[in-house]
Amino acid sequence: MIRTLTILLLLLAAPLAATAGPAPAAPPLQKLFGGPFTLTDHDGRTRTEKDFRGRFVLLTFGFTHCPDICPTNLNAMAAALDRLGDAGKRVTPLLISVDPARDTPAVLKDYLANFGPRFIGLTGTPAQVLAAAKAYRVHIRLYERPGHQGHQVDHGSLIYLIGPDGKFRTLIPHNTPPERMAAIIGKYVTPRR
Ligand SMILES: [Cu+2]
Repeated sequence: MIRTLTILLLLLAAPLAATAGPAPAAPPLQKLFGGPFTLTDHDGRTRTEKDFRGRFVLLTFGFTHCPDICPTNLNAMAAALDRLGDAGKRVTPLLISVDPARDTPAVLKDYLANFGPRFIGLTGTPAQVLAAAKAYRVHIRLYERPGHQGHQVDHGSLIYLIGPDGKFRTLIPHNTPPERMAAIIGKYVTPRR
């Protein structure tokens, strides 16, 4: 009887062990988002997607003259990573510029200092930026706004979480509160054991 019970428990335990993985399963959207890029960081160094392997990346696209979407996203990203404490240190927040004509490395560096020391800004030639935007299905549209000097850039506002393997994990919509964003990121960065 005891032996039967042991075998039964082992049989029950096997599928549990298989499903209690370290992180949520690979999302169905994984094939849609991500790809190679070559850009220049805010210190003027060439960076590709491979440079971020081994770390989680919290990626968004934007530009330093953005009046609303980008400051909201970047503040929320910074606050969410702060809330995660040590786990947040495993995540590199990235901003890829959609306005390379104005966002030089130096301009990006100055701008990102407003959001704390964690951010890395990436810019490049228009073709390099377009390639990165295409990989993440981000639309970019330049337009003139009456009363504003220079062009504005309409751009996709999603935030992407990328795993240490370089693969897409999940999307976080614009206007997600920092506490909710921290909870989403935490599920991946600090999986239950
Ligand atoms: Cu923006």
